[in-house]
Amino acid sequence: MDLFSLANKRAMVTGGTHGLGMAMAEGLGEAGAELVITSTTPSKLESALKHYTSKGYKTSGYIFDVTDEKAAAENVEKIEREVGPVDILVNNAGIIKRELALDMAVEDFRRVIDVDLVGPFIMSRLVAKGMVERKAGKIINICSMMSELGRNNVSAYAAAKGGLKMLTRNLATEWAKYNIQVNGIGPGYFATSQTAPIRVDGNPFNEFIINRTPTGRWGDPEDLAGTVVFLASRASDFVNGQIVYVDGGILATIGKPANEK
Ligand code: GCO
Repeated sequence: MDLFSLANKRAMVTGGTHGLGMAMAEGLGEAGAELVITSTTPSKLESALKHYTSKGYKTSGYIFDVTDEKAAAENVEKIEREVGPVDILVNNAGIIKRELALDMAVEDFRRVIDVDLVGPFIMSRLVAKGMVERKAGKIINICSMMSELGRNNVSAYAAAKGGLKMLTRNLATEWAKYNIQVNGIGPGYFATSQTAPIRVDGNPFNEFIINRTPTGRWGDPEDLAGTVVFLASRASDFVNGQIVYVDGGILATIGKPANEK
């Protein structure tokens, strides 16, 4: 299974202090990667670094906002000087604002686009410089069901994640010649802090998602580990510009009536 080994590889996971980012970082660590975790919250980063170290993963952490081009450039340079080249970048850091388009402030819309779409653009370019020199690299953008589908209240998030799907394809097009593979993961509905507000028992949306997901459950963050290791490893060297949906089957179906099992 050496094909999936990440030994001697360094993986950066933005926003890797909790939720899906932490689950993917754990998968990368289990496959042998050294971890570099970024966050904007020192307390969250400190706690996450303790967690990763307790699992035996060599891990370092850096505090900066992926939308701040100057800070991002300074930190990527510092990381590559202090820790070493970034072989794998997981653009996971993201926010969501759930509000109807007619009610949402434009600055809130812009902030979601900035974090969820411009941030991955900034980070991809920064790490790609070294990847181009080394003629090797893996960039994995964390997309969403909203890269393909809309729903009430998430116009900014859907616009960003739809754009992130196409950014993935475009960077794959431009950078394949340098042996850089740029792909995405589209998580379905997962049990995380980000979805906690819409997962509470009795919330109609909770029942809707369980019924809309052929697998009949919310995703467990660990369900993402295999896909992120695949896209970070030699096993995916001829995969480029693809979004792998880990969604329990949601995108395969129009769904079924609530009374149909
Ligand atoms: C929502 C959810 C979704 C999921 C995920 C689906 O409000 O609909 O938060 O956005 O988090 O992105 O792929």
